[in-house]
Amino acid sequence: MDTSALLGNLQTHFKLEPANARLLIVGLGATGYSAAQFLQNTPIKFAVIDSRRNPPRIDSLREQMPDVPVFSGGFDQSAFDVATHLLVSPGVSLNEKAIHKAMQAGVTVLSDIDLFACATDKPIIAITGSNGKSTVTTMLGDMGNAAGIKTAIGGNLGTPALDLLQQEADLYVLELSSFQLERTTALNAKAATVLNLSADHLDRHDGMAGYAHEKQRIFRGDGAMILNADDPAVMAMRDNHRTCFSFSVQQTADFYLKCGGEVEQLMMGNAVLMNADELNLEGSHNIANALAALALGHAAGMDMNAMCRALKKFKGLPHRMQKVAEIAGVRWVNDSKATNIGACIAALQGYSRKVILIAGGDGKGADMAELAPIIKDKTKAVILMGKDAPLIDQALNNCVPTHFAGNMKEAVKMAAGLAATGDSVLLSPACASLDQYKSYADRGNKFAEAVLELI
Ligand code: UMA
Ligand code: ADP
Repeated sequence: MDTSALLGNLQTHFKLEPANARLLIVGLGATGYSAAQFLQNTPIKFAVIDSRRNPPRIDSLREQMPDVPVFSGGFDQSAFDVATHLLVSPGVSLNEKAIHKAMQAGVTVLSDIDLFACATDKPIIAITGSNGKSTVTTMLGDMGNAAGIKTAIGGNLGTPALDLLQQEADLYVLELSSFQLERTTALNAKAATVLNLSADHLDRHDGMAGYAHEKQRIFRGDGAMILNADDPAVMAMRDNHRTCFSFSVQQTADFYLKCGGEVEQLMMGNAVLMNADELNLEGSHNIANALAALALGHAAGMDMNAMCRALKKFKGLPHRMQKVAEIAGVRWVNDSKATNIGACIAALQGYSRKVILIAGGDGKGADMAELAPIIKDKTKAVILMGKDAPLIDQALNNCVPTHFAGNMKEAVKMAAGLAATGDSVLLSPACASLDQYKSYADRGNKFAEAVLELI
């Protein structure tokens, strides 16, 4: 798209005219930097502000864009006072005093996703939900490319949306967080989904209702809505005037899992798409993810055979129900990305064999008692570690035996002592990792290393 079309879109959606607009990019992380790089090639005047004294990309910004004003070490009100528009990074709350004040004074807030939507006329598939976003986004990237459509994937997944524009794709697949959606108005995705809703990030949103409201913003516009028939809170978002496709692993839907026969099958209406055991993925939640991806791809016009081919090859993302090893009949699975209760419950639900669960870390204030019923049903022991181990132990209320481990090596050794042939050992912490590890990936790697030492 050329610059004049972009400027036309920005004028329509945000009354942004280069002659008198002063845009302030709030936050100099991946998002802020991508926005600065993008705006540098337009006539729009902008500045950058970050509350951190030394934000991550300040040196490269100063070097590459010496004329762009940069403020750091706090949100200086004077920078906000001269702005007509704020592009606020997802890590910054809209309740920040300076932002709140600016909004009250009539300053328009937008996101990098808005800028992206105004800068392309290529179709966009948009994906949100509490869990499964990265998996479904990656599946769609593979499906699109298998179907011969140049497909680029990014957003919350890692590559900022605006950086994707350098890839000249014919289809963009965006993973979007509630933080990104909360400040996005210009998106009109060809197909969009809310995969599921369970408690997360409630410290930044106005309770569950507020969180659901921000997620629902993904359906702005007139594209197809892909809805999880097994999640009533998602189904409540359905708009009957729009094209809608439902998906389900529990009941008949537009895309669903057919059970009861010799083999379980993924269906579209009466048509068999593939057998469930052709997916190389653990857990019924991943069948839900595959069905959601098929529905999104179908709504975006992808060839069904090509999509199924890509799904059969999809090996899953690291640290999400990833099989590490099978040792003496015990299966070891790394689900370190399960940083909330919903993901841990989904992981356990998929098991028919008995599980020894390794969990714990920073519970982010969630009510761990919600885990007790499924833990009672699926596990024979739980090994707890990290900051909230005592709290989880209390919440489980002796429903199964619990053990405490100081570190991952110790946890794995304990699990090896408890597991018998036919069992699984699952790392699915239901907690963030930052109290003991650099990241969820670091935690998952430490688990895999300790398991492989058992061989
Ligand atoms: N920060 C400040 N002051 C500022 C700006 C940021 O203290 O002025 C802090 C934030 O509070 C946060 C950190 O800096 O702790 C990063 O915030 P950011 O907005 O600069 O983040 P980016 O580097 O732009 O990365 C963001 C997403 N991060 C967040 O939403 C926190 C990335 O998702 C995303 O990949 C990237 O944009 C590209 O789109 C990460 C994430 O953790 C993976 N997302 C959360 C999640 O998945 O649960 C929502
Ligand atoms: P997100 O990007 O939303 O965090 P991921 O695909 O990275 O999602 O998966 C995060 C965690 O959620 C992993 O532990 C994974 O096993 C689990 N998970 C994936 N899909 C689902 C789903 N549909 N429902 C519940 N949990 C899921």
